[in-house]
Amino acid sequence: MAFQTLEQFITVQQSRFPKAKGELSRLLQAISLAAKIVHREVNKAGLADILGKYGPFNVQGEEQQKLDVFADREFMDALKKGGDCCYLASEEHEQGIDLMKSTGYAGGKYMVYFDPLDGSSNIDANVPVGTIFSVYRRVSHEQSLLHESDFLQTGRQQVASGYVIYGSSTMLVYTTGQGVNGFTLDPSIGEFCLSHPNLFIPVWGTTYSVNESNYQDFAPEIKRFLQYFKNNDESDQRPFSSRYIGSLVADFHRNLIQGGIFIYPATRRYTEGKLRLMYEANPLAFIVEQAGGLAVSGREPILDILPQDLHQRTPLIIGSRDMVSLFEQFVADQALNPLDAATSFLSES
Ligand code: AHM
Ligand code: MG
Repeated sequence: MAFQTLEQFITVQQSRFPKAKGELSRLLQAISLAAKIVHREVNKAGLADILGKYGPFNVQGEEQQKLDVFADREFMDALKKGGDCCYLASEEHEQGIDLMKSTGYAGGKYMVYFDPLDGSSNIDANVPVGTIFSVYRRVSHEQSLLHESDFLQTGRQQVASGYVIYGSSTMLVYTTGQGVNGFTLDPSIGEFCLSHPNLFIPVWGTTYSVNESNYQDFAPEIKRFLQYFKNNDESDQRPFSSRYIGSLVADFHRNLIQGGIFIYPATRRYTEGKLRLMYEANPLAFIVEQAGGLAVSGREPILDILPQDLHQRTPLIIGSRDMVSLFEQFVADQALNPLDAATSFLSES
């Protein structure tokens, strides 16, 4: 066997920590099982008449798709049955579930936040979608109900995070804070196999991803930053390419592999940005930092934001290290000297 399966990889990683009881390993395996089931449904979506809207609206006021509901149920079930979680929160539910409150069983020590099917508005067009997950260890005493302190952990306290992309192939990419590894599903054997060991994001790229239809709403530094990308300068291969799928996992994954930057700033409609801190921005920020990149909100690193609410949103600027650093420079210039900054890009072309 020339390849290493996800299960084998997780077992080897766990053996490096003699005191580990295997709970996190089991949790990751539960996620991989749910991912395989969702992969199966996504791949036969058109055939199985599962496409289309489910009916009710979710807590964000967005229409739920059948596959959203299916994916949510599969991840919930797999994580509950694994017995290693005490709390589960999904984009599809207004409230997180304290498993001790709802089942009386203390469960494990892990709290999982997830977006079961990100980019689901793209499903009908056969565009890649994904699952994003974030894992924390509870800080309050085990065997008791969860405490406020458990919910006030910043992204830096994540013990693992990852995503699954259901694309031209299905991949699971994750980190436990020891680097980032990517696994591609071989459907013929039903296993995720290590295909992208020790992933690093190129420090610079020539791609930017943003929904530019919101341009009029963007802050001046964002406008200047985008203008910089479009200016001609062969020294750093400008103008850059604009690539926007509208599926965060797919846009992020492409930039992780090829280098680039993804930007979803505040807009008139989404004054705090559109993307959700706990199950979209934080898990991807943990991955990108582990892969040598950066993720910021424009005010602070994403991983330093103190959460206030399960579904809170944040502006997200994430990707190659030097591109995100350059963005921060644009923010700093704008703050120091708004008038000069507003015109200085003209001499940069
Ligand atoms: P969703 O979780 O409801 O699918 O929304 C999140 C999606 C992201 O995948 C994507 O990056 C973004 O919304 C696209 O938003 P927009 O259509 O405003 O560009
Ligand atoms: Mg989402």
